[in-house]
Amino acid sequence: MNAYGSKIPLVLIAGRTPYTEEGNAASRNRMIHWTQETRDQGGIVRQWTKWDYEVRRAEQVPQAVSRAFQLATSEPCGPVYLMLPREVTVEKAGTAASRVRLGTYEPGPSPEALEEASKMINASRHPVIITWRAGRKRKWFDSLRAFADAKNVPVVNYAGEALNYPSSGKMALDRYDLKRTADLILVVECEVPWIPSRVGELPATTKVIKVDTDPGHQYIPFYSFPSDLSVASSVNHFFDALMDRVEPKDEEPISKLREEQQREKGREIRQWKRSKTRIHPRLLSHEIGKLGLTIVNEYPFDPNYCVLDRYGTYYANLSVGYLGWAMGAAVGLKMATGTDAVATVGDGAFMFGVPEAFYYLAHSCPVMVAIFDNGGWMSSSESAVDVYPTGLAAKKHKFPGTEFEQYELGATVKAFDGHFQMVERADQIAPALERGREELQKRKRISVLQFVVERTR
Ligand SMILES: Cc1ncc(C[n+]2csc(CCOP(=O)(O)OP(=O)(O)O)c2C)c(N)n1
Repeated sequence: MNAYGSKIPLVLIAGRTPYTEEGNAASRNRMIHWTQETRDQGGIVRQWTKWDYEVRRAEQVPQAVSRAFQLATSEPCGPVYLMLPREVTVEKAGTAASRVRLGTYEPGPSPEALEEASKMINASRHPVIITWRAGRKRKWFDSLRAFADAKNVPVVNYAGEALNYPSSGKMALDRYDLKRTADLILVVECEVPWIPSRVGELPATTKVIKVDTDPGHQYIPFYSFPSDLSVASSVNHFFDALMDRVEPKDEEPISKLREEQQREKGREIRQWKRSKTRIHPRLLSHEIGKLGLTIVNEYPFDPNYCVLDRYGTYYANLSVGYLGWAMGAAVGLKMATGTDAVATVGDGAFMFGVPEAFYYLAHSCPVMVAIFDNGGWMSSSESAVDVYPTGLAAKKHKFPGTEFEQYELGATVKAFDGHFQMVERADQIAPALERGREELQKRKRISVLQFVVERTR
């Protein structure tokens, strides 16, 4: 689900129980070969894959695998699911061609869409870019950055599902007043640019341009965010083509807003550092950011409180929100790129990550884990208050089923020769992180740090 919603290319190859009862080397010889047969195996994942196919004969394998890669890596990218019955896996394939030429593809803007988009941007006084995954590819990141910087268009959600724009860049804003200031919103690779019940109705004069590899988000059953112009395009094709057609806006109002937001954050950090009570999660985010490790966030880390400037240094909050991916993803990142990573997780998300399975993998490919322990599934209790603000749970501040005792959740890493530390005070954060980094980078051990944080965002 996460891979589908976030357009992550993934080729998943699964076995399929033997379909013959006898007569073949692969025929059924275990009880489960009868009982585990599925009437429609691809149907299990079909809502969340672009394509699924059960290979019938060994000579189909080159075509099936080539097609799987073509579809997974063409935009909008996503997961595909290939099934191999045991009979096929024991067949001799012969000398069939091993590669099939199936080129990949991605959408680009039509000349009419570009004409219309440049007119709308030139006519606006206060355009803003809202994005979620424009930093998914390096050329997307570079292109959006070049456009925003040259045309002075602010970027909100500079860190969304990926780092979309450098956080110290001159156009990076934490907030922008959509209702009173913006007159044009460029929604780029982002399904939910704002929450209508929180922002309220935008003025009818505010225009919206949607830029996405699938601007209609066909996979979402009910959806009605406004869009005056919908452009099916990869991020770079759209912004690169607009560079010569759009006049720059005034830089000053954005610089002022940015300075104000930076100053306010500085004040907050100084205040939280002095605090003798529990650790504030945003102060913890600030300190973790200083480590310089790549951050894989699910989802308590606040990227607005640190400097993230390089492409590919932040991955987070996949739009579908299926918890449990971050720790595995951090190991995957380390395996694929050698980059040292820290997974930032809530105490709830930590459990969804199945720690023992994660330790087993991370033992030979270590990463750091920072648990933001706020004593439970706070999102679930927040939702209860949203729906029943004057309900019994809200009045009593009791949310049965969402609250955990203070456990040493991360301590089981010791069984896998990992490093573990509980951290409860603000002045312990920096030394604990330094020790954790040393354990990770010098001793090559998994490092799990559990920070007891305030129940706030
Ligand atoms: C696999 C899965 N199960 C359940 C949920 C519903 N859910 C969303 S947030 C959340 C609580 C997560 O707790 P934690 O990681 O501690 O973060 P907190 O909300 O406390 O900051 C749950 C259970 C989900 N998103 N994914």
